[in-house]
Amino acid sequence: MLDDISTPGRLAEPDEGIGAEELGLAARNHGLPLEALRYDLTPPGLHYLLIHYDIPVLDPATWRLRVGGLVGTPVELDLAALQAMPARTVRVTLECAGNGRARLHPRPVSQPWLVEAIGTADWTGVPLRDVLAVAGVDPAAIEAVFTGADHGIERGVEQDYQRSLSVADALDPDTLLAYEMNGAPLPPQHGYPLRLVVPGWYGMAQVKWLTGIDLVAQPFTGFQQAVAYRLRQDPAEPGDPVDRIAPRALLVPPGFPDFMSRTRVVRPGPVPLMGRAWSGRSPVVRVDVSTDAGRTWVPAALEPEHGHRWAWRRFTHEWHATGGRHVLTARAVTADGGAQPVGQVWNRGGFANNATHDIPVVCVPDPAAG
Ligand SMILES: Nc1nc2c(c(=O)[nH]1)N[C@H]1C(S)=C(S)[C@@H](COP(=O)(O)O)O[C@H]1N2
Ligand SMILES: [Mo]
Repeated sequence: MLDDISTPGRLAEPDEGIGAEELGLAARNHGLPLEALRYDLTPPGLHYLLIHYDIPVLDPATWRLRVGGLVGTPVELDLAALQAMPARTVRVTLECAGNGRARLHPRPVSQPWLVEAIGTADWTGVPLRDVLAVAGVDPAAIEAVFTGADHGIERGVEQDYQRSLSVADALDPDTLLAYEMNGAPLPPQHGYPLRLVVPGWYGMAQVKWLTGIDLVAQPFTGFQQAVAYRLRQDPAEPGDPVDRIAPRALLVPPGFPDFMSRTRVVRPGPVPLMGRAWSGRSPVVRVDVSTDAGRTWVPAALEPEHGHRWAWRRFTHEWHATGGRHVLTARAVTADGGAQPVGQVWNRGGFANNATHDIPVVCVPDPAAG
């Protein structure tokens, strides 16, 4: 029965456009309008969203976080108890692992992100390790399994949304149980009342609407860990797990857009360009900008981290635009010598495609200027 109502994973036919099911997902799970890359901190309504099932409505009066499994003492904490513990704030850029999926050929049919599944927030909460210290982690535990209050079916499998982390990653001082986003209680769509924040990791690890944490002695094999979020060329392979965010740079599209094509219009003369770059792997050390479709590259001015290792960094470049058509693009270069690829990074699930993003621009004089 459940198999009949749940679509299996598939690739789009070569000429198949985005379908009604993909459109339905895209309308629920919106991206960051790229002009909002201008804000250091994304206003919550402009931050991207990804919700596999429904947004649960949780009552803070009855909600509890349960910590159990291989612990010394199982505990249940309400929101007030968590808020009474020492708080920590970490600025984190989140990105969906599926960002870039809809630009792949062939296209894996799922949430059809182009490049906009990103956002940056100040997340405030309790370091997870402080809560684990209250319960006491049994030395036999190798992973912590996080359970969200949302429930659904995916490819025929009925489930609560669940993901795990190794105990080492769970004990990282920057891994948070967050109850605030940009200084306000979490909005419902971002996990109210409590979510996990794992800086540097793709979105699937950032479990929202948390209700339980279970310490386990075996690797977790739930759907979102062992079936989804694996890098595979063929569906039969076990595949490698998706984990940390691949480097990416994105420009704020300059000038003003055409409504349908989104092609940009700029005036001849100096055009200030700005964008953001980030990586959950080796840190970004340089951003290059090209105004000729990647034939030549110039280093942009890259702002320092300002103590925010897990947040995007601003870069700027002054372009002198001349009449005609141009293609702008940017690429992040990392400390390990890696650079963002120009071509697609294909895998069956459409994950971690950090290919550079081209912005077509037309430069024309202002008709009103005479
Ligand atoms: N409980 C729960 N947590 C979840 C999800 C979900 O569907 N359910 N989606 C995950 C995915 S795939 C992403 S990309 C991020 C998105 O976080 P945001 O909506 O706050 O930007 O949440 C993650 N946490
Ligand atoms: Mo995601």
